[in-house]
Formats: sequence, structure tokens, C-alpha cells
Amino acid sequence: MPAEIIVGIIGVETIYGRDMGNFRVMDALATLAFDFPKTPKRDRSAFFRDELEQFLSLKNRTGIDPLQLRGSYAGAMGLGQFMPSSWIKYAIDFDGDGKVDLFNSPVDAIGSVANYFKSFGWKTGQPTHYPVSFDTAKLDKEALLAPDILPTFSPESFQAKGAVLTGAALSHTGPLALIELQNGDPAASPANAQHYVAGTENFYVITRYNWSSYYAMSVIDLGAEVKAAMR
Ligand SMILES: [Ca+2]
Repeated sequence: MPAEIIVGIIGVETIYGRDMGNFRVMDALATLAFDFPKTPKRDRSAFFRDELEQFLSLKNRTGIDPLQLRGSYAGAMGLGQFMPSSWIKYAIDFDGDGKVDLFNSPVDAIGSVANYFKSFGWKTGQPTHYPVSFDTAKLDKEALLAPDILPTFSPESFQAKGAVLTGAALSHTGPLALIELQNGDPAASPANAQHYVAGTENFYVITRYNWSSYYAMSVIDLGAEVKAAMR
């Protein structure tokens, strides 16, 4: 996968290790597992009990003392902010020193982020998104937005519903999603108008890291800026 996507992820997650979180992971996970805040509608304590169990099993796998580890308020750890279950499923020893260290080994963290995306079906060479405009005469935006970020439409059905593709997008094979990105109140200023892109399966794969189209677009934009600055 392109280096700039991994660069975008680690930048958005921790500013390249500058802020990996300062909560003791043991405390964060135990609190969310057994004393989940009562205010949110969805009680996710079962999820965090599972994460706590996986976290405690990391000691056997890595030899790291779980009481020493610090992370986010939700128990995400290291340069790429992996939850314990992701560490166990997707983290790899990419520098070959015999252990997986997502805190101190940028090489392990980079390889592990790449392995995460590979596991979620990253398609080599496929762009993440294309520009899209609208043919107002046949636009059915409601239908286009109905599947949300799940790529559903063939380029033909996408265009039949009034989304206009250009250039490389016209020869794209595979499903697309209309991604709507809100920029504030459009009534307050034209600068706040929604931004739209045609998201591919790879755009969707990025949202498996964090389930938000804003997150995915931030990762893509940051990676592209870093790549441009390096030229
Ligand atoms: Ca290693």
C-alpha cells in the first residue's frame, strides 16, 4: 500500500509518536469494562471486557508488564494506537528483532499498520477516491447517500443517478460510494458547502481503522501533504 497512507495514519493518530496517550491502559480498560459511563445510549462494556482480556494476554506474548503501558482513554496503544485485540490480530515484528513493539519500534508500527490494511482487503494500486460533481437534471442524491460509506454502486449506476465522474474514475472497476463531508452550516457561508468525493473500496478500508469518513479523508489529506512536501 502507498507509504503516504501509513504516514497519514500515524500522523493523525499520535503526531508521529508525540502523543501516544498518558492513561494507564490497565486503568482505562478496567474502568470501561466494569464502570462504563451511564450517559451514552450504547453500553460498550462487553467490548471493553474483551479488550481487557486480550490486553492481559499481551504479557505472555510480549513480556511487557501491563501495568507500565500508557495509552488513550480507550486503551489504544503505541504509534498507531492499536487496541489490544488489534495488536494480537494484526501487529507484526517488522524489524525482525523477535518482538512486536508498537511503542518504541517505528518499523514494527509501520509494518503493523500496513498489515492491518492488508487484512481488511486493501487493493494494491486502487485509488482511495475520485473527484465527483453532479448532473442536477438526473441527480438522486438520496439514493446515492443511502448506503453511506459502503461502496455499492458500479460507475455506471453511480452516473445514472446523477454523479458525474471524469478521467481515471471512468475506467474504475469495482463499487463506489458517494462520500459527503460536512463543513459547517452551508446557510452561514458558501465556504461551508458540503464536499463530495467518490470513495472506492480502499477508502472504505481506511474507515475500518476508525469508522468515520472524516477520519479517512484526514488521513488521505495529511499523507498527500507530507508526500508533496518531501518532493
Ligand atoms: Ca520488532
